[in-house]
Amino acid sequence: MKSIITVAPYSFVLTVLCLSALTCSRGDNAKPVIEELILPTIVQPGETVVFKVVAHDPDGDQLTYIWMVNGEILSTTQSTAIWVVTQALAGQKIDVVISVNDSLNEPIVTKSPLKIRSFDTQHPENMVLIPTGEFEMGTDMDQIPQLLRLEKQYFPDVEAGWFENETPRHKVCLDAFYMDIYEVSNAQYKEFIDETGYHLPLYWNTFDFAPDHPVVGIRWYDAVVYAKWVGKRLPAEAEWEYAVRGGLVGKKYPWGDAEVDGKRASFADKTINLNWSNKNVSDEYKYTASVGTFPPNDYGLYDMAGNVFEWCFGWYDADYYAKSPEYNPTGPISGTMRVIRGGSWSYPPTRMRVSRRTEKHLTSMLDYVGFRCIKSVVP
Ligand SMILES: [Ca+2]
Ligand SMILES: [Ca+2]
Repeated sequence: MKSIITVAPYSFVLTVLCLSALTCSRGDNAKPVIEELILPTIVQPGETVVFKVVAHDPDGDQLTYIWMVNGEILSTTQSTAIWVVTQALAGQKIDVVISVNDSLNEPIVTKSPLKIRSFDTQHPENMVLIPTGEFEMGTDMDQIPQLLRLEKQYFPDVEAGWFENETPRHKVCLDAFYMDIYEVSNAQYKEFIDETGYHLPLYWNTFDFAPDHPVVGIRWYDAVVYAKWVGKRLPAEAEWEYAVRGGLVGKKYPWGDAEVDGKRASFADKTINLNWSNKNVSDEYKYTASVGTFPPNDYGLYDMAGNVFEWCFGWYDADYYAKSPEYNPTGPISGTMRVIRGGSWSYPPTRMRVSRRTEKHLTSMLDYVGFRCIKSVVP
């Protein structure tokens, strides 16, 4: 008998591979019929893809399904399969193979090519893809005594209350997004000013901040306007914390649990005489360093710890973690303070902890607060 196969409009080429069509049938039992194979023809790294096959058996035999993508069998035996495109497959053409079996005949096998977009053509310049995923945000109450001990060396009057806004630790699930590899620089911000006539930041040309240093002295709103101008947005606090962790689990800093030395980040070290400077270590920078001076985290993001604090989009609420939604939390719906994250040249290393939260009034213009942008991944 003849199989009638309808291909979804956006499918590419469907190849029927049942080679011995006449010999594979046993007795009078009919073979399964594939009616439709539904899958995209082009996808991008990081994307979650759904494959579906519509098949029936003329004799009513129960059908089982085997999906194979790029030579690997997927775990499902259903007519629908979910598959995540890994970064490693960027730019490749692969095959999606579905085998439909009624247990009485040779399986009916079809194959369809799938093109993975290249990392280079789809990827925004100077951004990295932060993949869809989940993480544990914040700090456990039982970690607070240890945090108190660390903080005491810089601020002798520290209290447990300084860290309670990091609790409770809670699960957060986020959609993928692209994030700027570097903090926004003075040179980048100057392009924005030159093109739009936007007002200058505070400290512009009055501090020793070179073109490739991070811009500072900007209000939260200025960062929002800049982000819109470049077609991006500010990260939600949860997106920022997910990104700073770089895929590490339960670590104190973006590089792990090791206490800081002079080679990891720009913070208040012995080159600057503040009461809370770390007098034992030199990072060789009194104020900011050029963006990208220190090593990146495992996502390839530079200066998430130190150099300048970074504005996040959301309002600040010390109690937010107790009521934060699990999926894509965007912060409280109102407030007066905005979140800044990551520590700076003017604060001790303890401010660079990945879960540390700090708030500033949205009109503050500070010489230690800048920002970086993110961009949602458009399917
Ligand atoms: Ca420093
Ligand atoms: Ca920073």
